[in-house]
This record gives sequence, structure tokens and C-alpha cells, in this order.
Amino acid sequence: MATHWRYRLEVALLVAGLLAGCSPKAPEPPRAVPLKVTEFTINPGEISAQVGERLSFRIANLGVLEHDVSVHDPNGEEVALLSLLPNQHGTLQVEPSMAGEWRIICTLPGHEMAGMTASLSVNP
Ligand SMILES: [Cu+2]
Repeated sequence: MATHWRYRLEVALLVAGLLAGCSPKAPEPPRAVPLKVTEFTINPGEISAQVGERLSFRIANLGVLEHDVSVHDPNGEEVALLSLLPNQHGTLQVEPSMAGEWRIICTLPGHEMAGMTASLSVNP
């Protein structure tokens, strides 16, 4: 319940901010990045971003199997994970903290080897 009301409040504040025009305090919305997963690809396979840029991956599982989207920083650390059933959609927020070659993969057994991998090039 509390979460629900907090969400309503945030939406109200967002609308108020939009109505007020370019308030200097209004945060930039995250960049929406569509991502489609299926057997056995992640599309697009190459994405670029800036350090600190807020990304909102809008992920659709268009396949017939469950898949996940796992985001790894250049050190190989997983920073975000979302699992999706077939025909399920979801959102994954990522704010790259360091420049370099990040990787997006499906961690289900064999899926990365079969081609479910994408690169996220993060520029300083
Ligand atoms: Cu998969």
C-alpha cells in the first residue's frame, strides 16, 4: 500500500514537473532502449552508452522459451538481471558506472553459446 501511494506521489510530481516546463531540478528521464530476445539472439546486438547515462531496457521475450537478460560490467560482475517467460515484457534499469565493454547475455544453460549475447559499449 505504501509503495502504491509513493508511486502515485511520484507520478503526480512528475506531471507537475512537466507542467512547470523545464525545471532545473527535473531529472532527465532514462533513455529507453528496446531489446528483443528470442531463440537464440538478443537484438540489437550492439548498443552504446555513456558512463552515468540511465538506460531503461524495454525487453520483450518473443521466443517460445524462457530467457533472461543479464548485464555484466567490464569486470564480469552482473549488475542487473531480469527473467522473462515467453511473450512476457519487462523493464531493466541500468546506469553504467564505468567505461568499457559491457556484455548482455542470457544465462540459461547453453543460450549464450547459441548466440544470446550483445555488447554494450560504454564511453567515458
Ligand atoms: Cu535464453
